[in-house]
Amino acid sequence: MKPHIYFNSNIDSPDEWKAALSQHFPDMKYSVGEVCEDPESVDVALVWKLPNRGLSDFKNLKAVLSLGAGINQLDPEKLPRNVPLARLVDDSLTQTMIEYAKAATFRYHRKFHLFERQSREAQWTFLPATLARDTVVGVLGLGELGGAIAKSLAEEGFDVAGWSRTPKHVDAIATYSGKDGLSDMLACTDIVINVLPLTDDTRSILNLEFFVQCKRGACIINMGRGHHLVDADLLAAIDAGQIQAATLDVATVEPLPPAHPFWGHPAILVTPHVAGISTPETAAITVAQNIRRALNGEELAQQVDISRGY
Ligand code: NDP
Ligand code: OXD
Repeated sequence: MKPHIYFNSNIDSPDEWKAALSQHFPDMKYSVGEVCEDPESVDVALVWKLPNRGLSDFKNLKAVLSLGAGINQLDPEKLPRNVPLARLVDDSLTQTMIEYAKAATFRYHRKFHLFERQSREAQWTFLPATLARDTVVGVLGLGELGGAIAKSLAEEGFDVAGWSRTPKHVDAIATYSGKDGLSDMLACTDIVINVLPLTDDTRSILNLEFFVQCKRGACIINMGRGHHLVDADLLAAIDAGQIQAATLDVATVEPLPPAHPFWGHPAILVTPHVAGISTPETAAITVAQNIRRALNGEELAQQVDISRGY
């Protein structure tokens, strides 16, 4: 196979991707950047962002493959209709998301966020530890990433619950779905981890109404998208003592602007969208499978249902 692959991203290395993809397609043609010289011969677009002009000149495009697990960064107006879109699944992305979720969860579970504060204030105050089985972790989203995170936290001994759009059965995890299911789960959850995709239904889901339903003193870990969170509502919920602390890997504007009240807030830890890191070498395996599928006219793996938004 000699696919013509068009690559566009402001955050991924085109050279590393070229090296990884050429292991699978040694004779491929590879075009990079905003302007593609021969768009009509492109088979597959591999993109984090769409080029400003969109893909309308790419008359023979067989697939758009996202360089992210999320696809909300792709302007729907510029996405060609009738061309299938797939999101990224990558072992290294999943593994790093699991590590981040575990690190943030253990930090709250073992009260490191409080000891960090005490340490800065030269305060030697004993705070007792609890067992993992007595800490309830609720995961919003039980897909590729949320499902793997929930499973790995259950393996660490936490009491894990998970929420999805459709009902699910997952071994060792209490599962919930729908609006009522969310209220039931939040009422008993100590640490909430958000790994939802950003859709019309999930935008601003982490709002005051949500925080009020949480167990008093719950901690929030947002690994989804910045637009899931209403920033002012989080600050109000922390001020009211309803939410104890938050770890935020994503922001509505990235980088988070210097004057944003999250910076320096004693109850908030900000990380610069580092939770999940995909590696071209491993990600190219699933991408190459999808390129073959596209060239053979087969349905893509991890194909996005545009009407559902993920
Ligand atoms: P998936 O599509 O595999 O899973 C999405 C999950 O969310 C599914 O369980 C789905 O339910 C659930 N869901 C969707 N809409 C709703 C809703 N309205 N109510 C309840 N549940 C809902 O996605 P991934 O797991 O691969 O990725 C999830 C997100 O993680 C990405 O979209 C991105 O935003 C974020 N991400 C963040 C990264 C970071 O570095 N911070 C890195 C990678 C991803 P159902 O199972 O019923 O379909
Ligand atoms: C992704 C991300 O969606 O990095 O993969 O956020």
